[in-house]
Amino acid sequence: MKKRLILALVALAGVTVMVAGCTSSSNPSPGPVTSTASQNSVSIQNYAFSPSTLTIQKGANVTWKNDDSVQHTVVSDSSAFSSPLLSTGDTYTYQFNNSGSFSYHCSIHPYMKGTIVIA
Ligand SMILES: [Cu+2]
Repeated sequence: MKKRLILALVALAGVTVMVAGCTSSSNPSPGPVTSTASQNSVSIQNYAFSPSTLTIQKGANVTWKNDDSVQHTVVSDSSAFSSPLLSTGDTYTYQFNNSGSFSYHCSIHPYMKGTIVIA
């Protein structure tokens, strides 16, 4: 009688190990891959923002890159965001978590204007 109980316990333990092993190996991915916000980029060249108007989804990032030979900045007209001085090749990224339309300019060349529209 006692021997049977032990055998049953051993069998049970074996099954438990198998199930545990199976469970841990069946789901190797660490969950859904949170894709980074779509690449929304604005190029600064020839004293202008290109595209001058960019429409993005709420919560997305926008990255400005200075492709010009002189320094520029990206400053929101409403002071929502403000980049440091961007030299050639520098980038500035801002995440838009609020709906609306954000017009911005270059603080060095105020005639440089652009708009980010959050859909
Ligand atoms: Cu500028």
